[in-house]
Order: sequence, then structure tokens, then C-alpha cells
Amino acid sequence: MTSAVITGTGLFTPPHAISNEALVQAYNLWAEYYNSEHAAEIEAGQLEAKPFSNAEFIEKASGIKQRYVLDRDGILDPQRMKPYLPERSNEALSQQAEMSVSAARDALQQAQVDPATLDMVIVACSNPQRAYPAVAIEVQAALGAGGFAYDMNVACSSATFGLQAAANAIQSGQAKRVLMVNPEICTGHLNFCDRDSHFIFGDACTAMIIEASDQAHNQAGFEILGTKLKTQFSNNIRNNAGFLNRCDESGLGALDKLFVQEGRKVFKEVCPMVADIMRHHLAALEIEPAQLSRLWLHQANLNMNQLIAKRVLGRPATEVEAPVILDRYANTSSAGSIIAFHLHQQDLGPGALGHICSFGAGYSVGSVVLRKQG
Ligand code: CO8
Repeated sequence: MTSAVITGTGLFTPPHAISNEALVQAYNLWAEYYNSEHAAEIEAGQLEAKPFSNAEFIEKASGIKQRYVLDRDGILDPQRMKPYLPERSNEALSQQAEMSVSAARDALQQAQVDPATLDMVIVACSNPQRAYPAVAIEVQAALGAGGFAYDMNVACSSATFGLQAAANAIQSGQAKRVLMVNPEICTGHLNFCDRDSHFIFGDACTAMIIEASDQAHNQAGFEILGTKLKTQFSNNIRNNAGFLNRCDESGLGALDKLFVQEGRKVFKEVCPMVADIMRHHLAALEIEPAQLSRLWLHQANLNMNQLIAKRVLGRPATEVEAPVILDRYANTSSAGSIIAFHLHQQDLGPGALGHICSFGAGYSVGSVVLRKQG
């Protein structure tokens, strides 16, 4: 069977960063204003006072120190608490297509691939910015790619599920050269007025070129040895935004539908599930965890990653073995594990084995085992 090889990766990092301190200052100003505006209802027990946020708590609970965002001003304005991302005309490149093209150009260059020779484009992310036409088809047109394109969404696991779709298409002969991009605008659907979650996410876009091995110009890529996907329904991470919101008569439909989660439950339920899937996947490929040079894990929470890596390896992982990018990028949903891969693989020699694993809403887990070529 033809093997599928990752021959290029790219990353778009937004130009603005927000530190925990700046984010907390904006939130606390907003909370102070809310509490004074609603002092009478809070006093009468009709409303709860908004609690204050804390930068030290955020770093200790999550490992996050800052996040990159498409717009800083709107998020840090206590009168607004959401980014300014104005709708563009239909003639302009959409925000997600723009990020995708930027990350894709880097990946194409690394792979030494002419975009006209791409025959499949997948945009895989948590929140495609519109229903149709697919953002992927816009990206295909912007790059002058051939073949076909589609969007897919499996929340934080969108990229690994996209990798499996790309590898399957190559192995079945339906495609020879695939672009898979992950334009994550997490700040667009994050509630910056919620102390428990306002710090969790940032924006970024990653891209990968996946090719049939006999097509690859870059001989130092990563062969996909195997992919394993798992889903299990849970309401613990949810976003109810959708096209039926406007059809609701109760008034609830008019409210902003944003990211909500039971963070503690997610932590407890997802960690053992992920470690178990990773170990079983390695065993099925007859690979011992000790043979792995690198774990590129989903970047949601540092404590979570340390726990999962320890369960997989049977000992704590070093920072080189399980690189961390969430301190700078925060949780960028499906882009997180791919950013870790993009930034932390250049030192690996031919034959080195590595493991990408994503996990998140669904629940969904995507496990991809790679071997460095060269
Ligand atoms: N400042 C100060 N105190 C706070 C804050 C804050 N900002 N936030 C919470 N607290 C308080 C709590 O209220 C609580 O107080 P009390 O003890 O009085 O009740 C106390 O601190 C402890 O709170 P927690 O128990 O919630 O704290 P944890 O130690 O569990 O940390 C985390 C919270 C960081 C959220 C942690 O539980 C976690 O990371 N869990 C896993 C989350 C996860 O991986 N989620 C995956 C979501 S991503 C995904 O699937 C993709 C979705 C699609 C993308 C969406 C884009 C928007």
C-alpha cells in the first residue's frame, strides 16, 4: 500500500499577544462594573456577584501565561469583552481562508510543492466561520489548487481526524497530495465574561502537506505509520451556536451561544481515556512507549499533558520529550498539537518515532504515530 508522508508544515501566529495580567485586569474591571450596576439585585439575592479573576491561579491551574489573538483591543475593552472581527464582503478573502493561506504557503514551501498540484484540501477546525460555501473551497481557489475540498469539525481533534482522512485518501488512491489546515479563531466563541474559562483559548492556524511517498520532493518528512480515532459522547464541553438559534421562541435562542465546559470533569475523564488509547495504538503497531522520541500532545492544560505523558511512558516526560507550547499560545483547539509538532521536530534524526495525540469536545481523541524519514 502507498504510504502517506507529512512533507511540510506551516504556522500562522496572530500579531497580538495578551498576557494573563492584561486579561485579568480587563475582566476584573468588567466584573467591578457589573457588580456596581447590579448592586441592588445582588444585595437582594436575585443575582450573584461576579467573582474576580487571578493571573497566578490561571498559570498554576493551566500552565498558560499568554495567548495570541487576532484582535486585542475588543477583548481588553471592559465595555465590550469580545474581539473586533468585522464581517468582510463576499468578494474579500474570509478571515479563516486568509489564515489558512498564510500557514499553507509555509507548508508548501517546506514540502517544495506547487499548489496547483494539490488534489485535496481539508479545512479542519472547531468552528468554521460560515455554513457554506466551505472555507476549504475558498482556500483551494485562493491557492489555485486542483481536485476537491471540504470542511470538517471534530472540535480539538479536527486536525488528527483530518490527518486520517488525508492518509486514507492517499492510501486508497483518491488523492496524491493533500493540504490540511486548521484555522482556529477560538476568541470568537469564548465568553470573556466567564472567570472559569476566559483565559483558556487563543487564535492560530496550522497547515500540513501530506503526500503519497512516491510523490514527495522532501525526503526528510514523517511517514504516517498509523492513525486511531475514538469518540464518546459527552456534554462536558459544549457550544450550542447554530443555525436553529434564530428559530427559538423562548428568547434563549437570541443569547450568545459560546464555549462552556465542566473543566474538572473533563480533566478526570479524558486523561485516562487518552493514555489508554495511545498505549493501545502503540501496542497495535508493535512499538514500545520507550521507543518514542517525542509526544506532541494536544495543548489544553499543562497538568493534563504531564499526567498523560507519565501514563504513556511509565515515568515523567522531559520538556524535550513532550514539548509545551500552551504557555505562549494557550489552547488553540485543533492547532495545538500541530503547533507543537511544527516547532519541535527539527532535531529528530531518520527513524525517530513520534506520537501526535489530540483530545477534546465530543469527547474525541485522535492518535497519529509517525516515523521520521531521511
Ligand atoms: N481566577 C481565580 N479563581 C478561579 C478562576 C480564575 N480565573 N477560575 C476558576 N477559579 C476558581 C473556581 O471557581 C474554583 O473555586 P472554588 O474552589 O471556590 O469553587 C477554584 O478556582 C478551582 O477551580 P477549578 O476546580 O475549576 O480549577 P481547576 O484546577 O480544575 O482548573 C481548568 C480549571 C484549567 C479549566 C482545568 O479544569 C482544565 O484545564 N480542565 C480540562 C479542560 C480541557 O481540556 N478542556 C478541553 C476544552 S477544549 C476543546 O475541547 C475544544 C472545544 C472547541 C474550542 C472552543 C474554543 C472557544
